[in-house]
Amino acid sequence: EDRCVIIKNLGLFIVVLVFMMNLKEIAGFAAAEEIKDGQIVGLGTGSTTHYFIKKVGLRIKEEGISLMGVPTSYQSFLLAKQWNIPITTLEEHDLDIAVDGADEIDPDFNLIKGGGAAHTLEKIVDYSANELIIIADDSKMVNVLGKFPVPLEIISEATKPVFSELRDMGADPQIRMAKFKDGPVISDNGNFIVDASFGEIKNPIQLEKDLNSIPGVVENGIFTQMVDKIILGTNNGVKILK
Ligand code: ABF
Repeated sequence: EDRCVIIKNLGLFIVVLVFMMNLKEIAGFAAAEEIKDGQIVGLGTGSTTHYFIKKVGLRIKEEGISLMGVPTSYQSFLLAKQWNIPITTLEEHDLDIAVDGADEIDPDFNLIKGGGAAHTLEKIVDYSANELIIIADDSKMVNVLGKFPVPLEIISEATKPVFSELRDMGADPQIRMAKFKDGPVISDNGNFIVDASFGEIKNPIQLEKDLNSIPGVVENGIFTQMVDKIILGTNNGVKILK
């Protein structure tokens, strides 16, 4: 009788804990547990990877693991510094693993990323890693990419010809404006970010290639054929897809 009460209360406690820890934190913390001592780790950008970086920092402090991080943006560089994660570069080390967020994830593990205006260096770091893990709350899973507009980093002087090409491809391009000042978002590389809606993207692999062939496009936010594992935070806890 007593054992049943204890198990019931423990179950209730776990449910409450899951709801208390938000879904992004569940995914970020679970991914941090996959990191091994001595690894070189790509540090993604966004609010979900914020929790991942925090937990990596806590593991360094509490477990004494040693690793080095390669940031994917100035934002993730600052977070790594805040959590005392030693920093290195792609020049000095090969990447064992990278952990990053996403805006949309389709059943073939193709992604739309770039909501954080960092997709250019994210794609370089994520592509360079021996293993890529994407972390997200389960709302990011979609059947078909495209509800989220495709972010593009473009050379500002090329805005007019790039817009003309994107319109010919059926998109409705918009320069991303900064929230708290009346001007465009400027990427870490000093370029504009454009958001282009294509509707449902039936062939993300081809669209990724087509977008990067437009002169003036530095990088687009469609990531295909790169992801090894997805760690989702759900109301039932962690869900791993691979
Ligand atoms: C970054 O994190 C971006 O490429 C992507 O858009 C964003 C996901 O945002 P969040 O984790 O904050 O939901 O990788």
